[in-house]
Amino acid sequence: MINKAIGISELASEHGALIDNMLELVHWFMAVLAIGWGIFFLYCVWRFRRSKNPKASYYGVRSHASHHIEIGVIIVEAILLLGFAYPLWAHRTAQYPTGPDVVKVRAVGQQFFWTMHYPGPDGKFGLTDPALISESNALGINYDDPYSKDDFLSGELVIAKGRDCIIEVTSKDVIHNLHLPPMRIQQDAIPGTVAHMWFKPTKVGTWETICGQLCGAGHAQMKGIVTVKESSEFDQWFLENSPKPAEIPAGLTGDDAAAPSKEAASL
Ligand SMILES: [Cu+2]
Repeated sequence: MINKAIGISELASEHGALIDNMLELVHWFMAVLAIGWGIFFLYCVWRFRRSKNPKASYYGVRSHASHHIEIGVIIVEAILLLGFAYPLWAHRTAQYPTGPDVVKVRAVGQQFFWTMHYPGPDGKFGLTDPALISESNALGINYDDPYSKDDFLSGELVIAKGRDCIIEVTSKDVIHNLHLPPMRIQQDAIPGTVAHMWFKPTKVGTWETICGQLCGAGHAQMKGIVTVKESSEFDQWFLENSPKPAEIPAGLTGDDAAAPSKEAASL
């Protein structure tokens, strides 16, 4: 109810309901705190008004109650963090979906747009190397790697309804953040590292993505599009966009393609 009142966006992922429940709870809790502290503030303004207290007290509070309350708060917060938050996070990050239906995407941020890298029908990303980045090879894909031959790029994030999606998030320049509000998920894109996010879309539709880190003068324009298609329509889109054998760069057939070079690190 309070989520709706403050304009939360439409929900379109499986785990998102849990996030919304937590947000609802936290918002109510914060509302109670805000009203409680507001009342306490007004009480203090009245209780310590000048006309009733012409002389300041230089001793202040002399009981230790507030110390004990502070220590209690620290203990409760430590239990919440170490006992609940960390184990829950460890559980979620230890359990990546697997199987042929999983949609895998690499999302590469740069000032001020995203490029989506799809692994093609083989389901494996080709190696990338920042040294190979050029005007014709925006992500520095190593086309000597056999796995890269069917890879393709998209300016839009396209995923499938009802199928787990794993996104490898990284950046070419500064720190960005791929934020998908209807999926209730976001992940920092940090140059030199690859971070994973996974979720299952539950609704067909098109929404905007947001860059969730202030990344430069064009940050506000760093909008993207996420489209969730029905599974069969996604498969069709995926095949239409995958390079046909004839479009694969000359000289790179299965036999004479070079083995992945050791220097070609993942971006
Ligand atoms: Cu950005």
